[in-house]
Amino acid sequence: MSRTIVVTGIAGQDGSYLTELCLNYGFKVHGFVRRTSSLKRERLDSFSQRYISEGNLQLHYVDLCDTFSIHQLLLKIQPSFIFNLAAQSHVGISFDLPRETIQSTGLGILSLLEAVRHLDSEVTIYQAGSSEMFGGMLGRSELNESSGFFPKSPYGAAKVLAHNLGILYRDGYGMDIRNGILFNHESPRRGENFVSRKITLSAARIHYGIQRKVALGNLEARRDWGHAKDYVEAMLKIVLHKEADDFVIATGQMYTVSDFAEKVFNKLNLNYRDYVEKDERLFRPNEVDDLLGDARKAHEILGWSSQTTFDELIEDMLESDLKLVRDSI
Ligand code: G4F
Repeated sequence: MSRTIVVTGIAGQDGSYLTELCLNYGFKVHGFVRRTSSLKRERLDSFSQRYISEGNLQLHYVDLCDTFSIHQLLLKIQPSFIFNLAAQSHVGISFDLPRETIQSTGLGILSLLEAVRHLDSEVTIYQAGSSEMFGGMLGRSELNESSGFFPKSPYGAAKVLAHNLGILYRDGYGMDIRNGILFNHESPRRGENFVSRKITLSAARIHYGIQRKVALGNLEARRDWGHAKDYVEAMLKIVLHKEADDFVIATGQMYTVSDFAEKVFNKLNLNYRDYVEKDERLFRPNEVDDLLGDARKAHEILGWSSQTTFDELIEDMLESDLKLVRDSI
C-alpha cells in the first residue's frame, strides 16, 4: 500500500483540514483543484508551501467530468486512497443552481469510479455524504446508517445520487467504496455564507462597530453541529478501517440557529435579539427543520467520537473572527 492519497475539493474547509492531518501522518497528498482566476487558496496557504517544496503536496487542475484525464493522472499518482470532497456544498444555493449542483455534487464521483474501475491497482474511495440526504427527522429518532433518505433540496438529492453510485460500484464491481454521512461541521475555515460563520463573523464586526445588524432566515432550524477537525479524523479512520462500510458522523446534540446566535453574542456580552433580524427571503423553498445524528456505529467500530463541545466550537470560531476583524481595521 502506497502512502499516497488524492483529495478532490482540497481547497475547501474539509479538504484543507484533511490534508494537514494526512501530511502530519506522513502521507503524500495530491489535491485536485478547479481552475479559477485567482491562485490564492487561503485555507491551504498557511501550511502548504513547506510541503509543496518538500514534494509531499502537489496540486493538479482537474475537470471532474473528464474520466480519461483522471484515469491518466491516477496511473501516474498511484494513490491508495481517494477522498471525494469536491462539491457545490451550499444547500440554499443549490435551489438557484440545481443543474450545476447535480453535476458537481452528484456526478463528480462517477468519473472517479469509472477511472478507478479501469486501473489495475486497488484504490479505496471515500465519498463525502451528508445528513442533508435524510431530509430531516420526519418523526424519527436519531438518524443512523439504516435511516432512509428523503432529500429536500437539489443538494440533498445530488448527495443521495453520489452515495448510491458508490454502493452500486461496490456491489456491482467489488470496488472499495466507503461512504461517510457527516452531519454539520464547522470551524474558523467555514465559508462565510454558512449560518455558523455568518453569525460569528457578523458578531465580531458588530463588536468592533463596523456592522450593525445581521439578517438570518430560519432561526428555529435545529442542527447537530460538530468541529470539522474532529470530522476529518473520522474520514481517515473510515478509509483505514479493514473493510468497506458506511458511517454516520455526528455529535448527538442538536441546537437551534437562535441558540447558536445567542451563545455567540452572549460571549461578547451582547443580547442577540438586539442584532439579529429575521429575513423571510433567506428561507429555502423546502426547509429541513431538524437533523440529529447517532454515531454509535463509528464509536463502536472505529473508536471515533466528537471531541469538541458546542461551546468550544463557538469559542474557536468567534476568537478567530475577532482576530480577523481586529487585524483588518
Ligand atoms: O449553515 P447552513 O447553510 O447549513 P446546512 O444547510 O445545514 O448544510 C450544511 O450541512 C450539511 C450537513 O447536513 C452539509 F451537507 C452542507 O454541505 C452544509 O455544510 O444552514 C443551517 C441552517 C439551515 O436550516 C438554514 O435554513 O441554518 C438556517 N439558516 C438561517 N439563516 C441559514 C441562515 N443558513 C444560511 N446559510 N444563511 C442564513 O442566513
